[in-house]
Amino acid sequence: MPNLKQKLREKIDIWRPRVARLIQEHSDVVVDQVTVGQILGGMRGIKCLVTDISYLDPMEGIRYRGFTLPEVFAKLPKPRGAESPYVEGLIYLFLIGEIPTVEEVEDVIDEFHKRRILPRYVYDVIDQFPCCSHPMTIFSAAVMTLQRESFFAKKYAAGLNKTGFWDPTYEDALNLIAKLPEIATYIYAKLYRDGKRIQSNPGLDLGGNFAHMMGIPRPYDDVARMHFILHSDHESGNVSAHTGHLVGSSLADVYLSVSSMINGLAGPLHGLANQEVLRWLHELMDRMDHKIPTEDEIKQYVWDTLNAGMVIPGYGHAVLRKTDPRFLLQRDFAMKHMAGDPIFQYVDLLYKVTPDILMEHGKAKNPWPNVDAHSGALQWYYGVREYDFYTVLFGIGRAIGVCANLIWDRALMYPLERPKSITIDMMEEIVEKAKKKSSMESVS
Ligand code: HAX
Repeated sequence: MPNLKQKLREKIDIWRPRVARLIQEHSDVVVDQVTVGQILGGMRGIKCLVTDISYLDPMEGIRYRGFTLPEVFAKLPKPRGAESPYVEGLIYLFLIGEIPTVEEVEDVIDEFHKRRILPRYVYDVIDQFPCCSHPMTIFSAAVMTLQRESFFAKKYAAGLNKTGFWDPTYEDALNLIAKLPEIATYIYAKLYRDGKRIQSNPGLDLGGNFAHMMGIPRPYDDVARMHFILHSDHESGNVSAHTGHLVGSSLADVYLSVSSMINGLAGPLHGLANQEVLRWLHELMDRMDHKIPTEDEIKQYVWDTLNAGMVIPGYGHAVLRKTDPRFLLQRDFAMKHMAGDPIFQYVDLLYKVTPDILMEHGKAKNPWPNVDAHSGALQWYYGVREYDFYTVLFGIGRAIGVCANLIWDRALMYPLERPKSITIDMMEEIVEKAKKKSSMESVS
């Protein structure tokens, strides 16, 4: 049976001529036009990035390699008795574009087992962080510390043909993904458990081993697998995926790219929203003296937040215009396992009242919950109560998507990303010219 890397090589040989043909024969075909509103509005909706690993439809949500999330969860192989599929199967799907067999997943699990050991110096760097450092800062630095291991950096320095860039990138990507659970659980142990680390269990898959190292029994292994799969990719334009791609486009290696991606994820409008949701929820719980609020009480809290000029964390999205299917999948899991828990009831009540309030408020284009509105509640329920840590969990998942994209970016030899900027003077001039042209057209 060809292993993951051999299969990937075969796929690359199929995809390269498709890209080459588009560049050589169709470079002049117009895909999109850019408006002043888009330039000044954070580039929303401009079609100027490419990835084949996922696609985000505003109404339907994300598809991975053409599969909706419910399809991904139904089709990918699962460990015996588990509810969530192997994360290793997702990695296969991202890289090869096909649903793997159980044997193919086992091959990827073996690959990761070989690559898990974290060098001692990474623990030392984590140990040296001053107290009160945010776990995302430590996570980013720990990944960057590993940069000295980069195969790509070494091969590039020795002189490497462009057609071969993907190969050491693949090695770096797999080495890093395999180590991320070790890094994250050590940061957790260090910050919140007096440094008492649980050794990795070589018999377990990535999600199962993560749960084991966190010291949390089943079904937390399923929560971990689900969390990593749901957070892995959301096409290319979001801050973390885009940062990973942008930095990688300069041929910075996987470690530098993923560390940058983590920094982008750490902003409260993006990945940090999951910790913000729990912080905000707990303020509400404190206000309610931990009893379940009435709909009116919860409405008042949402309005108070909006009237104070703050955003409702976990709600809204730059692309989605419906409830995020990643929210719904977590909600299904929660309804099965923790429906009676107060934290679920708070999340549920917020889901009932917030969209209508955001619509009445009239600013957010999307009043529906996103992935971050639910993830923290699951973590809290299973005992991960330090909500500053939640974005690290997001980062493990997102690294999988960013790494898969970096490998394919190199395989298809995508160039350095370098869009063009203009000045406000220039923009005003363009607007004046457009106005003159349209008034001349209306006269004639
Ligand atoms: N609460 C209050 N106001 C909101 C809002 C929310 N949840 N969502 C959007 N708005 C406001 C915006 O702040 C903006 O106000 P201004 O005109 O005063 O600037 C206005 O509505 C229009 O924004 P939009 O076009 O609907 O949304 P954007 O594409 O600009 O922003 C955000 C998308 C996700 C950043 C936004 O919805 C938000 O801030 N949400 C809360 C934070 C959050 O949950 N972030 C995580 C998003 C998912 C993700 O990336 N996860 O990692």
